[in-house]
Amino acid sequence: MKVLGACPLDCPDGCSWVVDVEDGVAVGLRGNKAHPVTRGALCVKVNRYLEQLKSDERITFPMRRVGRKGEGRFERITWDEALDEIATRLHGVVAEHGGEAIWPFHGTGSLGYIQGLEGFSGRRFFNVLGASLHDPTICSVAGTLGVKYTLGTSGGMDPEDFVHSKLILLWGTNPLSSGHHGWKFIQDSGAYTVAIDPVRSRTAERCDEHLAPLPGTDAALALGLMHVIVSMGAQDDAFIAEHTVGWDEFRTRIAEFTPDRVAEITGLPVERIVALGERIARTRPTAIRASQGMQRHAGGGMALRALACLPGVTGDWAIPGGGLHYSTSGHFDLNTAGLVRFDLLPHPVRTLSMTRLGEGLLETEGPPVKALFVIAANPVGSNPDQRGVRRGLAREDLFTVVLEHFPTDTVDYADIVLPATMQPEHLDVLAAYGNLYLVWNEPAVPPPGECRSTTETFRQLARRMGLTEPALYDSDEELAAQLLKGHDLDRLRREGFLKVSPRPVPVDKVRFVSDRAAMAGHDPLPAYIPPADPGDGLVLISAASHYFLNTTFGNNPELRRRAGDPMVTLHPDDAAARGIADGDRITVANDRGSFEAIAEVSDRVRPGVAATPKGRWAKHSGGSTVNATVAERDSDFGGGAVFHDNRVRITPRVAAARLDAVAAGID
Ligand SMILES: Nc1nc2c(c(=O)[nH]1)N[C@H]1C(S)=C(S)[C@@H](COP(=O)(O)OP(=O)(O)OC[C@H]3O[C@@H](n4cnc5c(=O)[nH]c(N)nc54)[C@H](O)[C@@H]3O)O[C@H]1N2
Ligand SMILES: Nc1nc2c(c(=O)[nH]1)N[C@H]1C(S)=C(S)[C@@H](COP(=O)(O)OP(=O)(O)OC[C@H]3O[C@@H](n4cnc5c(=O)[nH]c(N)nc54)[C@H](O)[C@@H]3O)O[C@H]1N2
Ligand SMILES: [Mo]
Repeated sequence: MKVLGACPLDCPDGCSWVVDVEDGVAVGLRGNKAHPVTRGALCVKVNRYLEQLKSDERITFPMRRVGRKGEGRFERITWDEALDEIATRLHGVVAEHGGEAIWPFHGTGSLGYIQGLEGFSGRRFFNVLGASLHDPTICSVAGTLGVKYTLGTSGGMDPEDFVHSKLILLWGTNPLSSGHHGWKFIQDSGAYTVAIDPVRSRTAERCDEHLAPLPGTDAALALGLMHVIVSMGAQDDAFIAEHTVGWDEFRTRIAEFTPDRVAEITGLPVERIVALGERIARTRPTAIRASQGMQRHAGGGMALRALACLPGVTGDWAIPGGGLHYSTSGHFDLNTAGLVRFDLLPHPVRTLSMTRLGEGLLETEGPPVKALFVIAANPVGSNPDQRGVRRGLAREDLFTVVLEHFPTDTVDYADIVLPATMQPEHLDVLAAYGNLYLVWNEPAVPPPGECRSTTETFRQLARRMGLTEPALYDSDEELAAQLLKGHDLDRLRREGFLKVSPRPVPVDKVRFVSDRAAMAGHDPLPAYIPPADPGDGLVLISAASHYFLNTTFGNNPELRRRAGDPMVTLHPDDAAARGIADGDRITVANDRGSFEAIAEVSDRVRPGVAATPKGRWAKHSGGSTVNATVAERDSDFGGGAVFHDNRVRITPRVAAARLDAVAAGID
């Protein structure tokens, strides 16, 4: 039997897949050939999904902590015992501290609207209890707002339109690792491609040209390119007059960013900036593909805002194959309000920011967080300030419930662990964020052991707590029907995917001057906001690993083997200055924390920059990972995370050990 499903991972591609089932067992998993983006292929990670599904490491029954928090020692308990204990603890927390003392902490382990997605699944239950809201700030919010302020929607170009593009800028994006199905549209276009990335990524290797600016300087570069275009008189005056707001003010701002000044800010040769500006000026249509990586900086929101303005100056927004593709989420018309039902909240409640978990657990204002639910998230591995997160999770008076597949670094801190279903074991529906397809996931096989889906877990818990709100007991199919109101659910279910029609972009006009940005307290014009991490170390970028998906798959033996040891790449000049050779053991540190790695000396990174892939498990890596060095600091818009705005000191490990010895007086 073949069952149509959908990849749940946090990746722009939103693939449709086919599960081969024999006697109730999943024996094969393939990309759906009919899906225009998947085109029959999965990826290096998801090719191993069934290994994960059947892994001996899978958590298949509820557990209660018996060791200290963080130790990861548990005993098996029954679902009845687990539900009783959770219900009793939650009643107690609500009675003593109010519902806001509960934090439902959702991650991006599954992008399914029914079982996962950053706060949708289980939210009805938390609404009835009056729990705090969870703001999923960890991934894309700064850029999303930057685009929204400019275009009135976060939805950009349909990547299938790249086929018409003549020039494509791959700006702070690495699709060959972080969403390879999107690359095909770029390749098929035959366009001239330019990568803009401090690191010569797999994608940059394949482009016609590569510019490596200093991290966090993209807004300045974009303004500088517009300076070149305007100096040539190549702006599209007709488009500007009809479809934009605030040109006179913006033109003055652009004039401030001369190629010389931009060369100084970005560390790029002035000739390269001028040459790229001239190329854009004479090439219609020009498309920009930018993604989340480049906005993990102090000025990440402004960077995307500046990028969204560029096609407004050239008029590309009016031409098929021109414009900006950051995310397509804004194009989906889904009834999320009907799914999540914030109307069930007894009163307005506070919002807690995902990226501020350490602070939220240790020093939040208002009622202290007394109960934490971690759903499809692994904050010890994926959040900034690993040490702070660990200290928060170690609080003895905090009651932590983790719904998981695997014994992650976060599971080690749980009071109760609940076994969760994986994608072929539950129903779900997803909307891609890198194309315009809805995808349906039909359950294909029964869950192993006592695993339950997120929705079933919260239905059971609601019953155990005696909650009477009928909406808490809707079935998964009812939830899907409510979410998809107005869409052809039967067709989606039958065919596995459905393309939605794009909404107009920009909505109304391109806002060079944005009232919404001004109302939120920002410069109404696109501006350059420099990196904010103080110190004079190297800037450490920790972007997507080719082999892991955030920390998901971080425990897969074959993918760990292929990824090798945790590596940090640094430029030969920076390595020499520190007495570091290729293959040396190194310590990477700053005032927040440290981790150990192996040095890779290569000119893949520009001087001043180091790079390491994200996604390692701390328990496999000597107890800490790159996120021990990352600050819990907000980007400019929306409180986004600043993973790549991170300065570190890199030293040979032997020398570090010797320094400790000297300090201890034993050398
Ligand atoms: N294999 C794999 N795929 C993934 C993920 C994964 O972990 N592994 N993660 C998924 C998730 S959650 C997301 S959000 C997406 C993210 O997808 P991408 O946006 O592609 O993600 P990153 O790899 O973080 O960043 C892309 C590139 O931006 C560069 N970059 C960093 N800082 C700057 C800067 O200041 N300026 C410029 N111009 N470039 C910069 C990095 O060097 C990197 O090569 O990918 C998804 N896909
Ligand atoms: N240094 C650094 N850190 C980063 C980033 C970076 O660029 N650099 N990127 C950040 C980004 S973009 C993101 S999106 C975050 C992601 O951070 P998280 O949301 O914490 O994502 P993961 O680390 O993949 O952990 C997801 C967990 O969910 C579990 N899971 C998957 N599906 C289900 C399900 O259906 N039910 C349940 N109960 N559990 C499930 C998986 O087993 C996995 O352990 O990481 C961020 N961390
Ligand atoms: Mo993400």
